Amino acid sequence: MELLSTSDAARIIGVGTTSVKRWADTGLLDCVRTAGGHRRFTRDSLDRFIRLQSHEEPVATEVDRWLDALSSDMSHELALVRARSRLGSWRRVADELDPVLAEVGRRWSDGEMSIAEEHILTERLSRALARVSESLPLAPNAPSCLLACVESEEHTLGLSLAELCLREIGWASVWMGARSPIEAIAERVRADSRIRLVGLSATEACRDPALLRRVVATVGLVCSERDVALILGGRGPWPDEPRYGARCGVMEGFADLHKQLRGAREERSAL
Ligand code: B12
Repeated sequence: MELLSTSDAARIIGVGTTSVKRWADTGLLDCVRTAGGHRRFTRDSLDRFIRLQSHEEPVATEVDRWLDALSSDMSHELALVRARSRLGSWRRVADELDPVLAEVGRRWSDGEMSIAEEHILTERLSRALARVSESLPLAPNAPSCLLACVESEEHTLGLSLAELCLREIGWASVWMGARSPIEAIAERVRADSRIRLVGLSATEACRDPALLRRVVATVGLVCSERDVALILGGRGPWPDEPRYGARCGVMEGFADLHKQLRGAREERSAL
């Protein structure tokens, strides 16, 4: 009996190899393993799977589709732009990407994805997000937001998603990025009067609530003195009731902030 490889199976079903591996590993698609641990498929099992899919709900979720797109050489900018036209706003695209990143993290921690694969996939996304952000038009007098990850934090993707959402409502950005020291953030806010908003990010990998309290105290003070809005983003252990600044745990919360920020921006441009 002929045994087909993962890429043969992907070609026959008409999806990417990532989906085939996922379905095989979750038992949706029968497979056997070679001595070296590689997945192999029979033509019968593929035909059965295709027949079942044509009667049942499709199993290729958006998460599968994104993982396939980011694992392939297609234009990742194009994938983002298509998602934007399908979903109607960058905020919704950001929400859709959240479970994709969680799945990448799960595969990496369960050993299903190598460190190289994880880095390549997330860097592709990160670069495509930056290119799309920069291609969005801005008014010459657009207000600026300063975007920074807290000290020790290297997860910049939340910030990249925030950049795109802010750009969509007319904010230019000053990108400070990963591992930004508290004092450097505060200093920049003091020095640059165009900055009207500071967006900070800390993911669940940040295990230091005391650091985040210090960030809120120092940066919050400078922002409150200058009437600069402060958003504390990401699932990091931010203080529950920060003295200054609004929490944005997931992008959904961005909807309300969106309205407030748009209001604040319109008020300022009317002055
Ligand atoms: C990509 C990734 C990396 C990349 C980051 C590349 C990059 N340029 O960002 C690299 C390889 C560098 C990395 C490193 C590490 N990682 Co990592 N990583 C991830 C992964 C897969 C995605 C991260 C991510 O972007 N998440 C999505 C963010 C965007 O989610 P979020 O913080 O909740 O933010 C959401 C919103 O709040 C909002 N948001 C975020 N910030 C902001 C800011 C503003 C202004 C606004 C409005 C909104 C907003 O956007 C998000 C979307 O809704 C996650 C998996 C996961 N579940 O997240 C693991 C994960 C976060 N990493 C993890 C770990 C352990 C690490 C390392 C410690 C690994 C190691 N041993 O070296 C290091 C730590 C590095 C460091 N010092 O920060 C763990 C953390 C587990 C834990 N609870 O501690 C995770 C959860 C993986 C896992 N399942 O185990 N990682």
